[in-house]
Amino acid sequence: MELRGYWKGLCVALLSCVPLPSAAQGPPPGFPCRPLACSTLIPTRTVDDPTTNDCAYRAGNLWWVDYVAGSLAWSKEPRAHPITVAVFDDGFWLDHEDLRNQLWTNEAEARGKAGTDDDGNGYVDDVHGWDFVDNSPDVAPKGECRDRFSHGTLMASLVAAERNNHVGIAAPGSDGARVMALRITGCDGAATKADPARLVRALEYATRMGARILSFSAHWSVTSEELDAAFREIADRPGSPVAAIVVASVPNKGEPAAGYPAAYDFRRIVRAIPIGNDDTLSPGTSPAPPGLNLGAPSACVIGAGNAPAQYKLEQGSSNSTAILSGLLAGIWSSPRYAKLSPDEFLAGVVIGRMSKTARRSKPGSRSPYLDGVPLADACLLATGRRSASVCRQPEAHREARP
Ligand SMILES: [Ca+2]
Ligand SMILES: [Ca+2]
Ligand SMILES: [Ca+2]
Repeated sequence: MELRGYWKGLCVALLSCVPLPSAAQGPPPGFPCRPLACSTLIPTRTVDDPTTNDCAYRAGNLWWVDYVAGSLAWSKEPRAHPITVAVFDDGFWLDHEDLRNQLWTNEAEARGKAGTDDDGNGYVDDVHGWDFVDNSPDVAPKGECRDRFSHGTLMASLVAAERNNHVGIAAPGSDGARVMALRITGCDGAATKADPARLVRALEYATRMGARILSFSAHWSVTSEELDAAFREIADRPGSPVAAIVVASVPNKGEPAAGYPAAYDFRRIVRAIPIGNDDTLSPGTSPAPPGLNLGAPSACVIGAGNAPAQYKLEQGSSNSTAILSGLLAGIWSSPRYAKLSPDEFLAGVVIGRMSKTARRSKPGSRSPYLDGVPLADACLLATGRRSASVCRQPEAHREARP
């Protein structure tokens, strides 16, 4: 069955790539390393953290990391078992300075012979992922996307940009997430349409190769039985050997429904609700099923784009999705939680703690957001070694800790 609905793989590029007014005239001098003031949520202030020297962080421009207390998901030592986050998008510049060391790597292919399927998984030379549009190990943006700010690269950087490398940004999943790059949509012609068979192949690849979080800043309005079945196996069936957490974007362009995969009523779907600049739901956020709906910042977010060193200020619900995926990976990979299954992590940490945080966005205007959206808040997960300066209710958090 052909997917006749709009494919937001292209459209998410639009969602996330609407430039802020200040960006429309080109980046300000020194960007992204000079302080900006595009968010009212947390006043921009410089940060003096000797362990995090990324210039945008020190300039106070990563307010969105603080907003989800993302620094609590960082670690002093390398994580023994980082979480593989599969990012499904329109292409990736893997040699970007803030991304090249943050990639999931298929070791058999990395050490193997060019032109040979060294691990016998059916994909030749799939070192960091696969291009399911052009059936190629080269996941770089192609066609018109080569000349645009790269949406997929932006998403990957918001999941897991390299921290403490002096340049660019850091992200909640800098230490705990590694990005598997899966190109599932292109920029030109037929490649922009959702292809269910292509999506099913990408889902099978991601779970077979060990991805535990699947990040979809894309969404679509029509699905197929085959695709539904693949998502049900991954995101719903108890005991599934390919169980993973699907982080799904909820759009904020006034669409009448959230679209798939956010529309699935599956237990392992976490929906990313875009929080706008005024600490409330982003205007135009679509209705979504009740469930694991966690808010994350959407506006005034700096991410990486084209190689070798380009950054851009972006807004849109795509950003919320990637930030949330990185945050979940950063927390899940911590020694305290690393051994939990997807269902155990969701029940014990995401449902049991994060979604019960007292910190919530202000109520929205329509169901199911009338009571506000629980923010993706790592404050409750503080280990005691670290403290987040932005955890707004420290007393409540202390009481809530075991
Ligand atoms: Ca292979
Ligand atoms: Ca090979
Ligand atoms: Ca960096």
